Amino acid sequence: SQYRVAVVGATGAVGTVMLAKLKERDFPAAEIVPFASERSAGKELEGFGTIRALTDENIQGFDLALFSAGATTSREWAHKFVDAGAVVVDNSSAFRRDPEIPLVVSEVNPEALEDHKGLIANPNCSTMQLMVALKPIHEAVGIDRLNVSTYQSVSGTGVKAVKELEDQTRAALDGEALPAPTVYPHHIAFNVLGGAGNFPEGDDHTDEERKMMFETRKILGDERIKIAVTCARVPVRSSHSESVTLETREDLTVEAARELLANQPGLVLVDDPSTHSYPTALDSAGRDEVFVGRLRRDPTHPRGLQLWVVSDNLLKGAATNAVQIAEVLHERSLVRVSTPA
Ligand code: A2P
Ligand code: 11C
Repeated sequence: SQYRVAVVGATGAVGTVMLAKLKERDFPAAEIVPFASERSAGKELEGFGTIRALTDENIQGFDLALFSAGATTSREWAHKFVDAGAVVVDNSSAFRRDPEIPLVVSEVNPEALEDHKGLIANPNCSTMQLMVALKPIHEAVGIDRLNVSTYQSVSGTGVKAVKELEDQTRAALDGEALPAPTVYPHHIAFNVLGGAGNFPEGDDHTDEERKMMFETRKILGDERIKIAVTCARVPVRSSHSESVTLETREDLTVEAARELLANQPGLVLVDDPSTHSYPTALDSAGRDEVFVGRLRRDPTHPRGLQLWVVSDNLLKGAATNAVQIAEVLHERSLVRVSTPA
């Protein structure tokens, strides 16, 4: 079959990459239609034609819609696409917590797609890469406890944040006063911000940290996993890095863990202390896989393991996974909204 596909948020940091990935991966699309805000409607997007605005008329006749235009746009328009007959893969935080809506990492829990009702949620980028690394370990021996510190790049916040980092860095190197921050609460150039995301009122965790705590349990299908998280923002353009310490339920040697990770689809091990080999943000940027290194025993616990997990937040963390979900839907004949009798 050949599908009519909408990409909503087509001019954004993630939407641009969704369009490119649909082409690069030869997704069976008869037509790909870009949607963005009124500000962009009518402009030409090279290779994809005229950008459309979201109107009741324009959204008719699609088989699939990939959304990355923010939670507000998703809340307003995703159900309308479903009502018009499209399956929606949504990259925003709007529907991830809904128990009726599958939250899917393509190599980790594709089976959750089987009973979708038209809407599918794409996990947050920092959770996404963590799941690919943890899945084989959790499946083999169970994970009792997790402690994660993230080092998240600015592109996770969108194109404005990338510009803010560049403008501040340039000013600093030119010896000028740094422009006042507008995206982040502090300067991001030559700095590390110890609370990535926003603090919901009355909460001592950021929303970004809460997402990882909630989404990990939902995706691995295990509410017993204990999780502590600190999300930090670092002056890096692309790719999130994560320091992970975990305790397994059953014994697992480091060698057996290495074997499990080596066999996990979508994961590449880069781990040789003798040559300083471990994944870096720069090396993983532009790649679709999740990279893991620094696998070792946590010396404070007999069932403790430590690892370093790096992936391009706009690719596997967002656009690539959304397109991979579309691919699984296609392969399993799930590009349909109503359940057949
Ligand atoms: P536009 O470029 O017309 O503003 P980012 O994640 O990089 O901030 O991008 C957000 C994406 O969501 C952009 O493509 C943006 O389009 C789109 N967008 C923002 N608000 C709306 C809206 N109200 N309706 C449709 N698309 C929107
Ligand atoms: C970041 N992960 O790096 C965030 C942005 O829930 O989809 C994505 C917000 C979301 O800032």
